[in-house]
Amino acid sequence: MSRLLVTGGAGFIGSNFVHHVLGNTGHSVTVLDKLTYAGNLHSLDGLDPARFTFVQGDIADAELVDGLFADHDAVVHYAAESHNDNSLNDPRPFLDTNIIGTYTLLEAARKHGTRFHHISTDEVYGDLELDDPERFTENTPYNPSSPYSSTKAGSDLLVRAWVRSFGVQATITNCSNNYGPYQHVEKFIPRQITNVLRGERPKLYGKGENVRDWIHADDHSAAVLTVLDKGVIGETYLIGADGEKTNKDVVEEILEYLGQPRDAYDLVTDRAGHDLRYAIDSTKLRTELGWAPRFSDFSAGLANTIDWYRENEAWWAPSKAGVEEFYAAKGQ
Ligand code: NAD
Ligand code: TDX
Repeated sequence: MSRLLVTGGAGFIGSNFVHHVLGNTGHSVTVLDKLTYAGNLHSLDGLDPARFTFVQGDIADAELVDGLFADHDAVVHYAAESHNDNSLNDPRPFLDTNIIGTYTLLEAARKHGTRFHHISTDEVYGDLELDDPERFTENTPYNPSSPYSSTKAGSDLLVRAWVRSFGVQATITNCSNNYGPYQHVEKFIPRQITNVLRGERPKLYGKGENVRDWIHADDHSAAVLTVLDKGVIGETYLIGADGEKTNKDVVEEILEYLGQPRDAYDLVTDRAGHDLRYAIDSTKLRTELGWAPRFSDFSAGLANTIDWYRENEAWWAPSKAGVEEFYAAKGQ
């Protein structure tokens, strides 16, 4: 049994991981989260107070971080500014949190000798052509496109340097696009579901031809726990569930499930520098550590996610109007 510190645990994927750990292991968890616009304490409702503690604070606050590292056996680092569209609007918070925040945590890991797991994204590898037979592997060169993905790439490189130069006991995972309950309505799938639930039309960037490789957040959490338990220090593992879909296919499925015509969407202004396609080859994680995804049926996972948004309007409604105002100002 370990004491885990989870940064960004009030966000979409971090909160999923906290529920996963408390439900499937004997570990206790402390969440360190700044509660930015993306954090929501209701995503952590119902956890056992004997095994769960919440601390509000910034990962770039060295004094706070130092005290927390002293009291924990391992750290799983999810906290980030995570949305590409926001990074095109105002990159600064991405540098502060993703770069300086990660640096602050690494310095604490170095001082205390703490096991450190860094959560990252497949976007560090840039994008692929639609017909490229190759997928991303651990050996693909870094080639990030956006302010968001470049700061995530920078944070990965900091972790690698702290392993090599200072012997920090770290692992890294780079995962593909996550979906599931509790995802902020700024992101693609929740935005389109909640648009349809509100009687608005889904908004596809460009022609809707871009491809994302979808994985259920529960599968991501199980993979992270596997790497935390069995991963080799200094190694990187890619996480993916063979879930490639065009954005148009996803929107059509949402519309159909909610009883609307499959073509009842709008094509809107494309994202600047929009990555065309991501695709993950997760052979290393599967063969070396024995992980496999459980949600192999995307349509079933999407249907459950749509049901969750239908039943949990109180969770997402407070953010919806502000998000749509932001997009409307950009013609999206
Ligand atoms: P999210 O935006 O939903 O949550 C981020 C959380 O971090 C929020 O609770 C926020 O309050 C917190 N946070 C932000 N800045 C902070 C700071 N300075 N100090 C402390 N807390 C802070 O993000 P998410 O989608 O859950 O992503 C979590 C992690 O997973 C990120 O590192 C992201 O890069 C990575 N990732 C996401 C995806 C995806 O599809 N969403 C895929 C691969 C990797
Ligand atoms: O309204 C929209 N219409 C649209 O067509 C929005 C919000 C998005 N899109 C497109 C852009 C992308 O091709 O949908 C796709 C997915 O968009 P996002 O949900 O913004 O995700 P993406 O940019 O792919 O990044 C996500 O996956 C990797 C996460 O936000 C990142 O944190 C993660 O690293």
